[in-house]
Amino acid sequence: MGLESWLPKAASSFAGDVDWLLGFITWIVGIWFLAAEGILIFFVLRYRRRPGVRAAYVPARRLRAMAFVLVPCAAILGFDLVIDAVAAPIWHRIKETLPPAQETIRITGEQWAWRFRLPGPDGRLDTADDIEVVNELHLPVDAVVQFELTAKDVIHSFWMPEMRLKQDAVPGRTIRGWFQPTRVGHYEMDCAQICGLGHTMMKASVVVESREAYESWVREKAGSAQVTSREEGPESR
Ligand SMILES: [Cu+2]
Repeated sequence: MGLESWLPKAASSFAGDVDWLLGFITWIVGIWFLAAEGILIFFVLRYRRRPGVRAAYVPARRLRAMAFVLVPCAAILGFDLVIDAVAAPIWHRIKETLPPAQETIRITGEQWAWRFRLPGPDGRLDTADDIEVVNELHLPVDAVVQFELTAKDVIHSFWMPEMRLKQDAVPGRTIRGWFQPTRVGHYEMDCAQICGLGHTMMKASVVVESREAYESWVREKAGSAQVTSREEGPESR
């Protein structure tokens, strides 16, 4: 709705819906904001102080006078309900449904880093070849990514503006959600909840790439993990 050039690049399957909704709300609120300010300025000028004219106190006792308050109230409620009705199916699709995962990742926010656990080459989490990376995440383009989000110490918030996704990470809770990156590229993932001294430094880089490039990154990471565990030896495990 004309907002695209003001927003970060849209890079997930539901980004278009979120932007559309944002535009819809901005237009409704914007038009009424301009109308209300216009009427205010008009009244300020039209009924400005004049010599010999005293201001009158007009209590709103009659329905006709009350209408000045009640009609705008009803209009606000009406537009609110329209926005709710339009937003509900989008919210339901993004936040209340979990489409089948093609990738499942575990994300942990901590002071002050993002920790990711991904399935290794076997494609399953919680097996010996899992990958652990910090502040660096790769994802295959067009895959439905399910995440299990938690926090280690305080509340953080997982925010990827280009994916139009933000979700609080709460210690002691695992919050599941999903997104589907649709554009190859480098993106930033920030913490959107003030979480202490290092909050502004708490960001991860996310690389969305082809399936082949992603799989070779997974193999590389899994390979280096095996090397370190071999170096550590069996007694340290
Ligand atoms: Cu944080």
